[in-house]
Amino acid sequence: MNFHCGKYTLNLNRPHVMGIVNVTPDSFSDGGQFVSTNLAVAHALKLIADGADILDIGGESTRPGAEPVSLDEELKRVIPVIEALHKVSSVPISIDTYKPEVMRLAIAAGADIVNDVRALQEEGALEVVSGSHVGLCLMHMQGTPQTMQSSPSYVDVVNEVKQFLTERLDTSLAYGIAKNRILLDPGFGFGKTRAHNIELIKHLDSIADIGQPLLVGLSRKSVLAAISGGDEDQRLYAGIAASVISAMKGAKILRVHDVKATVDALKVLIAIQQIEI
Ligand code: 7PM
Repeated sequence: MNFHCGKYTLNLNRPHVMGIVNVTPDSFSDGGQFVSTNLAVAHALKLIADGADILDIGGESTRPGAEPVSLDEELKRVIPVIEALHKVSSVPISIDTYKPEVMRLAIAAGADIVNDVRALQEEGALEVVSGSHVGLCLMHMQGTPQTMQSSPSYVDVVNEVKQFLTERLDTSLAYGIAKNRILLDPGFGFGKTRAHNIELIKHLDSIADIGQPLLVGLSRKSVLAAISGGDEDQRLYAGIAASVISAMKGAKILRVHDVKATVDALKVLIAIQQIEI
């Protein structure tokens, strides 16, 4: 199963790791944008050294419950990072945004993948991606980042997520985006209770039946703490388990903060999958 994204083709026969690079607002008032850009680029290079197969650059606009980030602020955060990484990165660069203008300028700056938590539902987003050769991740979300965790509700969460992703896939295909450029993502934590998230992991294989490679993002999410009882930084161990289990259920890309730990854990699964009897 090959995934085409910009100048790269990834062979998804083994699980791949996408390392998260959050470009945070600059806390050094006199440091200008330079400081946060350099911190993000340095972190990205560390993730590549740790074994990341893809980098996901985000200006925090997609974070649940977070204050919306203005277009200008998001561009200021992410574009310099993509420009700098584009020159030195050995792996595809993904932009985590739902804003078509951020997508457009990120692609011009060298992004290889558009990772959209709104699955190209913003006006003009389908056109931006179909007019390029980048890869695409379509994610499911119920509600909006501001309200989605207040009372998530489904009759059948697996089938509703599946139906939504199938519809967004068909729409993307109709716009001329090739099948081998598209990833699907159930959107863990985006308008889902603990029970919904667990149900989705349990039936990930059913979502994989759509026929597109799946991306899974569970890293450091609250459902892990709800299960393990661990606090914020103890979510690591539960997250490793979640990534390995997701990969065993067919996830092809694991979106994580803790790249080295995840890469090492997945090596066990890869070694077992390589043995043919
Ligand atoms: C709080 C909760 C802060 C969650 C940040 C997050 C996903 C994503 C995000 C995902 C894809 C984070 C998330 N999550 N994109 N962007 N899939 N495709 O962990 O699950 O950074 S934001």
